[in-house]
Amino acid sequence: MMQEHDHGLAARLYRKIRLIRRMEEVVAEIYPSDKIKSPVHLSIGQEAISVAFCDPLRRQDVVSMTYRGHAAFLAKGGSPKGMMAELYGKRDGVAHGIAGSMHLVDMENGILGASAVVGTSIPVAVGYAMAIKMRREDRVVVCFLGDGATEEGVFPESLNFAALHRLPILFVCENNGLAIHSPLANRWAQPDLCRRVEGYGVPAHRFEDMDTLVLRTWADERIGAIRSGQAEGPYFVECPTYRWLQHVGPTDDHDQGYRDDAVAADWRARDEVERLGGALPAEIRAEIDAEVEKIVADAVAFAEASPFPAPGELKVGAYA
Ligand SMILES: Cc1ncc(C[n+]2csc(CCOP(=O)(O)OP(=O)(O)O)c2C)c(N)n1
Repeated sequence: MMQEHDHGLAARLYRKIRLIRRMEEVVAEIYPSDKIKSPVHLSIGQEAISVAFCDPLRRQDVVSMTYRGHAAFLAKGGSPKGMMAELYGKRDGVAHGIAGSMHLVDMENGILGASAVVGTSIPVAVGYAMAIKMRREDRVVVCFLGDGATEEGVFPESLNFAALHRLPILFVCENNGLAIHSPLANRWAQPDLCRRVEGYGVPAHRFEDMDTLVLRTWADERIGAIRSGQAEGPYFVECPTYRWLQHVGPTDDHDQGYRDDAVAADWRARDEVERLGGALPAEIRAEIDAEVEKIVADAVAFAEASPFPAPGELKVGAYA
């Protein structure tokens, strides 16, 4: 039985995870209509990591993410309306409708953005952490990356630089075991990622399970330590997770033959949306679900009503 004061935290985490899940489910429903103009890399099944690691952050803290970034965007406080309009290619999108799902950005809420090129948001996040350090601010950067991104040369370069300059950054690897259709066993000679990371002088920790509350407690302590300077320098954390749907697009892809169906079924049975929701009293859960449905419906209506950008606006924000 949960204590009364736990409902605050559990309800907050559930509201976030439920919002992300429902936004993406609705994106998947709308997608075949061709109203959504951008490819979508859905994070369904992986949302808990973004929720847990963004919860302890302040608005002025910064996250960078990957092209699979809807969860981090929403968890950090990005606008559901701005996100949906961006996917629709509409002018009121967070990038004026000219960038799409893979490039969500919102600096007012500390969302540094993402890139379609694997690994490229990592050095940008490190650069931001360098600026924070030089300005002696007490802000923190959380850099989300996939397991595939650790295979890019820029990953060890960034680790080395962050360790050398003792930067206030937490690298969070969302290890779903897949890079498009390639499983880890076909890609890593040394499966112990944390050991590789530690070789660069960055302390690292691996979780064995994806439990939102456990991750959130750990994140709160670690981010607090980085912020206060008590744990000066970068830290790396590896979180196991599972992508339920195809690499890009709205559907399941179990017919493609690259997945182990038993592993997939096990992850689905341990769905964090259900775990968090199930721990709340039914009436609180129902209230949150209703609120979330309204937010998602409002986001869709907003995107539908927003105009397309004019051709002359194509270069808005492209050059400074
Ligand atoms: C530099 C670069 N190489 C290859 C690709 C093609 N590509 C797109 S996504 C992807 C897999 C990346 O996997 P991971 O980092 O684990 O992220 P996930 O898709 O699992 O979230 C690859 C190889 C790319 N976009 N950029």
